[in-house]
Amino acid sequence: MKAVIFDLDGVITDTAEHHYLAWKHTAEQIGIEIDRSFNERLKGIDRERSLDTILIHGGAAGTYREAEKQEIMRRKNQYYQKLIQTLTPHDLLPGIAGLFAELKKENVSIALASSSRNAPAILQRLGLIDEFHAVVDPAALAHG
Ligand code: GL1
Repeated sequence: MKAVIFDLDGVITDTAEHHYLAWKHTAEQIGIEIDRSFNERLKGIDRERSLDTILIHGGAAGTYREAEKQEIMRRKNQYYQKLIQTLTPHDLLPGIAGLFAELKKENVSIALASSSRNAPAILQRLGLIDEFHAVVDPAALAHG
């Protein structure tokens, strides 16, 4: 094996939960309720598509102009960033530290392919950034 490509949220650390709490909080502010079962549909989905999925769910598709949607996403991200401020290298999901050590020992390259624009900051917080040979920037992809 030459390389392993990881997802981040809910794979390396449980930031899927923080994203859920931030989307739930933000959706409530615009009068839309989401629960954990609906949240399954948001996993792995980038910021814009997540908001569109929530607006459709709340019967609010087409209600907001682009600038308003940008503001809603800004608020979600601000809330999310507050939630992840407490992340430390202790917050790796079980088995990840051991797996990374094993891959390193076997000289297998490690890469990240996450839809999250916060991914590099999270890898920093987890103390893992130097373990990665490549981190895909979702903003640079036409068809993420
Ligand atoms: C985006 C979404 C999150 C989540 C991640 C992918 O992250 O907002 O809810 O689906 O993509 O795991 P971000 O806002 O950090 O770019």
